[in-house]
Amino acid sequence: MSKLLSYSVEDGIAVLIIDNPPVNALSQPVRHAIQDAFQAAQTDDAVVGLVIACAGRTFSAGADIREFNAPVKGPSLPVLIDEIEASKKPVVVALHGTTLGGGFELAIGCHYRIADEGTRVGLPEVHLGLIPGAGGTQRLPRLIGAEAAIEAITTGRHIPAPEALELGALDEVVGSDVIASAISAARRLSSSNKVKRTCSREVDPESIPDGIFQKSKVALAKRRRGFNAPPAAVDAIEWACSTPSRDGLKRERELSSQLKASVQSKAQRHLFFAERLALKIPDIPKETVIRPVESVGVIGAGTMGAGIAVCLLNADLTVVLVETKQDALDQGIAQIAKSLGRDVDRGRVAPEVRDARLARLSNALDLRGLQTVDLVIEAVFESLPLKKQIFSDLGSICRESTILATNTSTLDINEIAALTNSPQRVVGMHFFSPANIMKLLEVVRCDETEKDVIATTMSLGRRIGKVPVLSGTGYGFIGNRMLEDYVRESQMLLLEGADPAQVDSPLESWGMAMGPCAVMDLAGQDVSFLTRDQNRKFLPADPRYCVPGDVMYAEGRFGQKTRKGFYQYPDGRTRQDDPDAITLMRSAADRIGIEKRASISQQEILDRCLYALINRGAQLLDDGIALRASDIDVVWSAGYGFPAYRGGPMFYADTIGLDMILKAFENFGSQFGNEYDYWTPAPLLVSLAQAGKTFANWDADRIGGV
Ligand code: T1G
Repeated sequence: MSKLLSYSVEDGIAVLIIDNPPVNALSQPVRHAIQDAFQAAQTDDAVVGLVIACAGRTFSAGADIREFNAPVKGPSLPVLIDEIEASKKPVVVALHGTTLGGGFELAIGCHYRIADEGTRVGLPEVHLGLIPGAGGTQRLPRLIGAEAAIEAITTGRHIPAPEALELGALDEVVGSDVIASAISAARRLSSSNKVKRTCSREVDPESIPDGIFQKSKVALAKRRRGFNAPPAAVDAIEWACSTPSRDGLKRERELSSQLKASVQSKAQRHLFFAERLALKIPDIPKETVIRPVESVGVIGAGTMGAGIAVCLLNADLTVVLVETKQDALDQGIAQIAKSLGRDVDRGRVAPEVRDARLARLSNALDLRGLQTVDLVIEAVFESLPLKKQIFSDLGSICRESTILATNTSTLDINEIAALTNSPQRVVGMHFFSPANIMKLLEVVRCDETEKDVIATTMSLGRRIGKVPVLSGTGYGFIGNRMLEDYVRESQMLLLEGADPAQVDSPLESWGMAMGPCAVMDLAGQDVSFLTRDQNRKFLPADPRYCVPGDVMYAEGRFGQKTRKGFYQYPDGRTRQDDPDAITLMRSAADRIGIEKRASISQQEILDRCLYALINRGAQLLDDGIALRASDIDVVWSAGYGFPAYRGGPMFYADTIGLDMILKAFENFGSQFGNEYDYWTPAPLLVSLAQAGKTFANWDADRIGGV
């Protein structure tokens, strides 16, 4: 056989073990090797049954996503699985690790499924803008019913083996040696001469709740607004309940091919690889030895510090929470306990696990409580003097190897680092609130940060379930710096006569989770004003700059927290237009001489906000603050509600065409004036547009892109 698969026959049972590290992706060579071995077993009279398993850390995690931009080379996975299912000799599959996508489809195409107790199974194709395309939408409902299949496939979640067994997706869960158990099962099945083919089952019509398909699609239109794959999966599952399997399998393949060719799927596959590429830092070798981190000090028990502590505890790290006052400490601890308790209430975590995690939390009212920790994360409020004092003290309190991280979102980390006795161990860890929910983590590299400190911090970010992206130091790092330009244009539009809903709704219909005006009300008009005010040196001296936000602040209309901002929030959450806000902004505009425009098109609102965002991204690449365009895509999809099915700002720019954006800049410049360089395209945007290139080209040419 090939090095990708080992084949042996043990007392009449052929054992096929796939070995394609790191996740046993079912690439074409692997599929070919499986087919060869399978056919050898079929023609060998001495073989009465088969077992399929995988070496390494997991059974197959699916088709090889890297093959999706090229035509399929046979044998295709659907054809291979159909062939296996049709076998007259029983085929048992032995599962372990994360058996996902095409790997799980292979499993449900076999006749019997055994998993070790730590296995998780799932069909996460929707996260790639796809549906399971190798029989998953036709076979899974036949095993677990329509309703459970809709939930599993439209969420793409990983299902623990015990639950999968209960649902009917597995036949056995064992505590050890899953291959030995599979060989015994194959022998047992071969003597019974009965083979249960999944496709020969039917979904019991009585088991299908009335209207489940339509109701699911209505719910998905809200929960997964704008995504095409989840409702498509529901349609495919409906076929499994209403048409013969042969027809359903055929239609599934057609639909799967359509989705695979769609921009949405290409965008989501782009982000899948971009998230992983972001971990690769060109000048930091993969072999860099990371520092051991088992205990972490968190300074500041406010919302951010408590959220960070929850992330660390959930990753089974030991945490020392430090505050200056006992009541603040008590509040933080209560917030942490409440958050961990919520996971228990939702059935995500067993009570004893929650208790063990809480037991790893200790606290102190003095920085001296951090003498033995491996890493410190400072998360106090944004006061440079305070942070400087803390870091000056930490330099003498903590061990020399302790990494010192600050969560600051706007202050100069180089200034902070300079105050410790060893700036090379200082790094930025910019979490996004709520820290235990938001995935993005900007790791900020200071001028002197050592390479192993960066490598350690990026690795810790993954370990605590974050999506880490490296940023250089500079106002706003990557995400917030780009947000400035995006928000600037949104507020210029307000001064020109658009009301908040008129600005937000086209952007939300386009796919943004929340429009910029609503975002400002959520984050707090006070927070954004104070940040702006403390950083005027980085911002244009334009008297119009974010005047609407300044007005809200001056009027005490801080947004949701005061139930009034750009919108009004009678219940504290649900926004309603507020004529008073509109009047206030109109008066401000009149004061600074901005006339109300008769009309402003939705397209202009989209283009001005999104192109300003993209241009800043290009500037950050030019300035070396962001390593890759794909890193910027990860920042904005993981941290700012940019729709994954558009791939991120830079991927989206590539789909529009950089020349189109350049032309729009020229038009906006002549229409609105360019006194403050708002419509001066970044040099990189110009050079790529003129060369007919894309940001993806730039990534690939420079450091190996997605
Ligand atoms: N194809 C190609 N490469 C893959 C891959 C895949 N399916 N899964 C992972 N990799 C690479 C990944 O890019 C990284 O590479 C390395 O493996 C380790 O991954 C027909 C059409 C399994 C939970 O969506 O969710 O089957 O950066 O860093 O954190 O219906 O990988 O080292 O060069 O993520 O331990 C469906 C995707 C495919 C599963 C492990 N399957 N993978 O997480 O490691 S579509 C998926 C994951 C499909 C069929 C359809 C995770 C993981 P590099 P990693 P991890």
